[in-house]
Amino acid sequence: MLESFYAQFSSKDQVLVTIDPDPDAIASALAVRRLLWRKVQSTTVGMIRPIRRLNNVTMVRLLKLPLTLLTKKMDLSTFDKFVLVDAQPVHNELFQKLSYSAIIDHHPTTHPSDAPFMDVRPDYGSTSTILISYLRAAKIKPSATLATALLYGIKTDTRNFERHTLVEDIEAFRTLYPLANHSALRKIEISDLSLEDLKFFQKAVERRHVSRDRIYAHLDEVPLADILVEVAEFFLKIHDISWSIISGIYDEALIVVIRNDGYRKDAGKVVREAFGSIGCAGGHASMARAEIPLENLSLVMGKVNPSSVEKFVRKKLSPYKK
Ligand SMILES: [Mn+2]
Repeated sequence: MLESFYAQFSSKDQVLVTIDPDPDAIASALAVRRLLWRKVQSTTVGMIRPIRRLNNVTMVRLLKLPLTLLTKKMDLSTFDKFVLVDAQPVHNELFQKLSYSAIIDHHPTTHPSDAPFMDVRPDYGSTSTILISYLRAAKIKPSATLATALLYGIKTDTRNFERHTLVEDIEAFRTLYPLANHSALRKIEISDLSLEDLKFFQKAVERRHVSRDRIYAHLDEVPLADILVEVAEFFLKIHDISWSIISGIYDEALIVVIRNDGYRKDAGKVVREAFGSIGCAGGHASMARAEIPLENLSLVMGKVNPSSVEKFVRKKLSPYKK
């Protein structure tokens, strides 16, 4: 595999590795860059969009990762060779325009591409895992920076090994673990808040209502529904709270986010019974969510205002019912 990958490149090549920048793609691109070090003239890692997720922003900042944002104005004809990792050409318009020398990916492919070098392993939990086998074959020991990036790539794509994981993913994890910078990794993993988010935590703490092992807070208008998830997960840290129920108004709808300890409980079922008839509601045993358009809400509640919504959510999800 490694030899036929290397056979695609010559020492004069200026290589561009294109990515849709999630942690697995970023780490895989950096591994390719490391593999091609001193084998080609230069390797640039180009992102097709800016990074928004705060964990990933932290990853790039803390590890000082050399990434370039590709803009429409950029002249890509200055590059001789293109490599695609953690995606298929069909996934993006720009990807479709480029003629790739190599594609390394773990997404199942419906439109197989005709790149001279293809390594697609749909059963793998992450592309980072595939790249580890290349580094191993090339006898390259990843630097702390690369090891940390790859470890985070594997952890996010397998959701800490909760989904599609192969023994190869666990082996890759074991290889990287002693090499990674664990304080940096921890900071990356916990960095999902902005300073502005704190005011919603403050509001949630002030507005909290506790009933037996359930905690509720209604946050009125929120700029993004994600903040409801952050607050719900935060409140679940309270040791004797089993249900965290956080609501807010976003995009003309009431959003209710539920987290519980997942022990003999079913948040998905509870939220479907409570809100399924007036909105879209669903989830798993330990996490669930409902979205109820405000117009539906006014049909069942009459007057819609912050305190009536707050009481409505609490009544619908009360532990004292039935
Ligand atoms: Mn991936």
